[in-house]
Amino acid sequence: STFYERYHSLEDIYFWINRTKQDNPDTVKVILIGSSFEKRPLYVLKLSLNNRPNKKAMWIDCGIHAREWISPAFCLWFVQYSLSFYQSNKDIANILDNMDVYVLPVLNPDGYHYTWTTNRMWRKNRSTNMSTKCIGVDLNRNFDANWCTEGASDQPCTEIYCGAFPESEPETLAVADFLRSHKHIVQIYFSIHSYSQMLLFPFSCTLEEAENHSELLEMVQEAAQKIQRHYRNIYKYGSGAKTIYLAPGGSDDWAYNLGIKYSFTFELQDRGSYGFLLPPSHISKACNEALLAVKTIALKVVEKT
Ligand code: 0X9
Ligand code: ZN
Repeated sequence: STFYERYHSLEDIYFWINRTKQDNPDTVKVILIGSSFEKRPLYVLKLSLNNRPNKKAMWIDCGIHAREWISPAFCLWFVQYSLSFYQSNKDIANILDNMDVYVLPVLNPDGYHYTWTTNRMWRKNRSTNMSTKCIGVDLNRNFDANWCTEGASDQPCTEIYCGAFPESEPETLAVADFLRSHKHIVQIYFSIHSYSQMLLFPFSCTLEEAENHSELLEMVQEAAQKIQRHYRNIYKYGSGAKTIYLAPGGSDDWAYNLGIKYSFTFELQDRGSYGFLLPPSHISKACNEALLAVKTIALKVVEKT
């Protein structure tokens, strides 16, 4: 199997980031957007395939939940695919000619490292707090979108602990600060999770419909249909709250409210047979499906503007 068909330790991913930048000095920049609770760097790769002025941008983050290993694997897959097929695939060229892509391969490095060394099923980050002996905040409950209402918990020992206040965690704050300072160029936001095979859009923090609900629904429907046609696999789609559950404080809803009107959370393979323990032999199909969905949505946005 190739490098991209295996899972990689955090150390390996940091090496990969550096090597990718060195091998593609004209197209890849590495931006340090902050550091984790345990002081690990949070690196974003900026893919800029040409020097057109006033380009828009797309953001993809992976690994917000530590145990969802297919997610960082997807970010690596996406970068590799973009750099390899820009010259030969007209869809990816059309996307990358019109927008830069910011990729954060591991949003929660402390948690990811912990799943490699100590507890494979860890979800949250690894922050500690004087007032409790329980460790970790659910970073996808820590953003400022109906923060800590129904679907999150103020109990530090739960898996869906929202933290002491919105953006209390350094990982959340780094992402939120970066997107705030780039909000005029970022048109599309993707957050990659697993598992359960769903293409979700806002809102998850309320049952209300987003202002462009029908436009978002059309986009994910087309993406899901393409996945079914090409890969014979079923993805559910719809707003988060109506498709899975109410879950406030998520990055997608927060990005949407910031003004990024094309905001999505993808839940990759599988539907529960292996769950978070998806075997490496399934990585290529899982990533190709998600890649098709990203390309379908990004192309639609490019065509609109
Ligand atoms: O609950 C979550 O954070 C996500 N599911 S997971 O099983 N990967 O934990 C779904 C996130 C959907 N979006 C929001 N809740 N904002
Ligand atoms: Zn998740």
